[in-house]
Amino acid sequence: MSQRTLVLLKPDAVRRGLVGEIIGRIEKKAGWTIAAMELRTLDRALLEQHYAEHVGRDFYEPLVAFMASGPVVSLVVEGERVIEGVRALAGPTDPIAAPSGSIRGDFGTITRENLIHASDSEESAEREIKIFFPGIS
Ligand code: FUP
Repeated sequence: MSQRTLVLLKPDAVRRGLVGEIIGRIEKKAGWTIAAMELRTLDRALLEQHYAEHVGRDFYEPLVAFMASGPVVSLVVEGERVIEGVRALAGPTDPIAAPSGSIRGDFGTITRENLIHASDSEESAEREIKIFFPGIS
């Protein structure tokens, strides 16, 4: 079941020099490939689209401010069960609860700065890939 997912390496991952480490873990999974990749600082309009489901939550404004605080690496990753698979590599949202061996468990401490975003379903992946990479089909 080949799929595509949208992955973001958040500003904390870029600032801390963890891009190679995180992409390395993704690249090492058999058969997964990087279909698109870009480094850029995200603007508020794009983040409002991306995080539309969280509008009104208490963490929304600090989340958007954090996500706009520095460059992000955005990627489209393609391969067998990659949606479930990248989320398994990432671990749960709260890095303290995330198991050792997962990206968030190994490198994170606070929920907002949890290093990586990965689409949570085929519908989200399709929506998010259109937001970040409108040129690819
Ligand atoms: P996830 O699917 O694990 O990336 O997490 P969510 O979609 O639930 O949340 C998106 C982002 O909002 C998280 F990565 C971090 C942030 N967040 C908070 O800052 N506080 C919270 O209580 C929940 C999420």
